[in-house]
Amino acid sequence: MVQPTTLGEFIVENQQDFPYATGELSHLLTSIRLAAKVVNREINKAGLVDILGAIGRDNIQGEAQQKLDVIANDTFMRALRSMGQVCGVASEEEEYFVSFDDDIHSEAKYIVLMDPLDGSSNIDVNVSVGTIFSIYRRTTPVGIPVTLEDFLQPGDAQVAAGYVVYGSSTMLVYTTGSGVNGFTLDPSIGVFCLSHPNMHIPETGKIYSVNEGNYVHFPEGVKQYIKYCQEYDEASGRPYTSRYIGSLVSDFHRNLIKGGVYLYPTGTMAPKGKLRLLYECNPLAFIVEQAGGSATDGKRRIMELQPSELHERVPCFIGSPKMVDTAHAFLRKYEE
Ligand code: AHM
Ligand code: MG
Repeated sequence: MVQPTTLGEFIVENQQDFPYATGELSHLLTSIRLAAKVVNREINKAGLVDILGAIGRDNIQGEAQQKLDVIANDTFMRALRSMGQVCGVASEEEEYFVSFDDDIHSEAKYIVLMDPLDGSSNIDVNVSVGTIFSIYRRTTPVGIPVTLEDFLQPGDAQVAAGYVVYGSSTMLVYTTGSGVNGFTLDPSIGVFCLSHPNMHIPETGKIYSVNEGNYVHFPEGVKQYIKYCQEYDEASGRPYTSRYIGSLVSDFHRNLIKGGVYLYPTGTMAPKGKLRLLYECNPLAFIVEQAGGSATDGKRRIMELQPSELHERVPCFIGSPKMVDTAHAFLRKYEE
């Protein structure tokens, strides 16, 4: 029997690739790995026990909060707080960042931004959801409470990022800036095993992913690009296939493996787009670029954008590089 490489082994073996290889980031990734297993267990139980449905509280984005959102947020918060590497966390579920100020965090250098359970409106119908995380070194001196400034760093400063997709199997995919690797959870032994080493996104693909229900609200360039995707052209394999789960991690993961483009543009209903720069777009942008793809706001690389607030939204065009380029060409041509 071939002995698979486990995520734990992989993290330790590849520690030297990381520029500040002191083992702290490895510990941090270990706490994320453990929290992911706990959240996975809770999601799998979702249909069996009465933990579904909104708990009657809105999150700061004004959306009804699902119980599992709370569970996932608490689980990741607890796991990150329990180790001494993290001095602060910002989460989609919390209006303000949380500063960890106990003695064990006095030497902590890292901050984490996360969407603990993305796409949670899909849970009631048994559709895949995900966790997204982004890790930075703090910019303020170690030993004092973190400030907003530590969290408002451009994506290019990320030291690691990843996601967990709780799908037909559960996978954790991450990068520390030396390529992208994917691990599948073996539920029988509760271990993530290296299943997708050195992931590369195809240069181009045949899938476009966008909520076409918003079509009338989109800028003209996006409308024209969607028409282009639907047009018949045998040579370039069009029409493309439209695939949209409405669960960002799952849509992204499929396109990463098969080749494709995901768009969440601006629209009259979402003048800045819907997705959040710091804990949805930046981590996926880091992963897609490490896998050979592109991520932009329609003009600039996502990771170059200077954030100005924790829950900032940006338009997002992400996926196979040639498809993102073509979408850009349409945006430029029909610039309003
Ligand atoms: P959430 O963070 O509140 O779950 O919202 C983000 C989700 C993404 O997973 C998904 O890609 C997008 O919202 C879908 O939005 P829409 O329903 O507008 O297409
Ligand atoms: Mg989200």
